[in-house]
Amino acid sequence: MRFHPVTVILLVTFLFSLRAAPVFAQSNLAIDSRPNILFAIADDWGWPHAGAYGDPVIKTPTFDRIAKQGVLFENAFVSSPSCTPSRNAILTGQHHWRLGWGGNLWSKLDTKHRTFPHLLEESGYFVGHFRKSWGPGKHDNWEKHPAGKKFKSVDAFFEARPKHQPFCFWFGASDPHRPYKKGSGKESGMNLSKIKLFEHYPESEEIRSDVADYYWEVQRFDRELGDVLNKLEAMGELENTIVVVTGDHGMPFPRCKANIYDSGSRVPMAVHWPGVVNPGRRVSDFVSTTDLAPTFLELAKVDIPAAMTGKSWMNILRSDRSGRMEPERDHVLIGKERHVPCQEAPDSGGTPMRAIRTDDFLLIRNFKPERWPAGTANWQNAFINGCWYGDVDNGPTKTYMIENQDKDEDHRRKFELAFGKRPEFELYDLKKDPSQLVNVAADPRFAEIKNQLNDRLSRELIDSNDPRIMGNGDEVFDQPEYFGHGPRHPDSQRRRKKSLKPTSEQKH
Ligand SMILES: [Ca+2]
Repeated sequence: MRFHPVTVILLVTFLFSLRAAPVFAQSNLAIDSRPNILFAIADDWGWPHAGAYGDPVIKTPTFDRIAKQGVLFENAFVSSPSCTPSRNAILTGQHHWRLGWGGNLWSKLDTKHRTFPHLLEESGYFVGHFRKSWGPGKHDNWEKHPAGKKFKSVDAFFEARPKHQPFCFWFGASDPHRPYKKGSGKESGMNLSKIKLFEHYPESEEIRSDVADYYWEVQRFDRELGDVLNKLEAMGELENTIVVVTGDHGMPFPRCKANIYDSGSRVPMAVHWPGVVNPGRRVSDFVSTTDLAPTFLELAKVDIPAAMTGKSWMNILRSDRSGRMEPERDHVLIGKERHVPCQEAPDSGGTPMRAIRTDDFLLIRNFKPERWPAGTANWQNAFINGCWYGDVDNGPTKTYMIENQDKDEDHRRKFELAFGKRPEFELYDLKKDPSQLVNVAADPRFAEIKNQLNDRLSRELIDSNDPRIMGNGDEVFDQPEYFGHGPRHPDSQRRRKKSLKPTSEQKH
């Protein structure tokens, strides 16, 4: 039997196409189509200071748009309300108490801990960060920066990124960390009388104006994030990018930052991921920023290290429902070790605390009730000489509350809430007291719930190998070196400036 030459050519072409098909498929696989990650984190931006949470004054159109087109988390908490441990917990996917010295401010992180940017880079992601990411502290023990290579601008990162390689970009900021331009909020047109002050502040124009200045910096962060999103859209990358926006802890004001009340440890959180996250959802699951690393690794198809205590959100993100997605996410743990070493010398420790937060209660255990949670007032004898209520950043609200503490009963009570000592246990009944002002831990009517919550907190801390509850917390957290400074008393600053060159207060 003989074939026509055309038939032979067609047959050969057909057979070749059969062979070629898998080759073609393989070359398609070589293009890495895993989603990009944009992680945007503001510095000292706390809940509920965004339009999406109902704040009547602050304008955060970018955050609100992300929430509207994606998912808004109503119960997002950091591991610890202090820059370095909060960021270490995000990077490693572990609670700060598992990170040794890295559980403290201005410290070092041991290189045995793996960070999600490094794991993503090893799996083929192009990784980098801009502005504040890890720290503050010293990372000279790391060959590569713990948050990936530093870029001098957003453009520099995207220019360096090879096409067709998925990226993970950490968009950091120093906003809204202090200092602020005094009066900037009011000058920009904010109506100070409409600001919803936390209830732990006395009524004061000075405080309202200070909060407006903080809002002004949050708004700058929000605008800059909007520019990054516009850039991604213009590049055609937005559709395949998961965008996560949050803050590292609450605002730098008394009883906020460096406190494990909601005002210090609850943060804004919104996630945008077109085609995966159904728009307009509000999730009430309790989530921790330690969950971010396992979430990023799972979506990038990278194995999650067993050391990570955070839990991936992929099921929450893929759901089309609002409300409580996963029943076991009915609580979160929070803690604090050393922020600024600001007790009286020679005590180099911090004010260790751990807490469990549920829908109805916040239980806090203060492991050293003899210490000052906001730092000592006795600045001449502070561990860092001149350090004045060192766990509270200097600013107009701090000065006002200290100077006016004896003005009336209300000022006195609120000064005590922010700067006074606290008993071993604090329990807040959130249905009656959402602002967490009335400690009911000693009330016999709450004895049963207090014991239940304390048992649960202790069990989970033991399970996660927390040195503070295992008995060696002093050695792990109170002894190590501190690389930063602290907020100084105004008289101490004046004295320093006479004898030394003026120093700019370090960010912490
Ligand atoms: Ca911070």
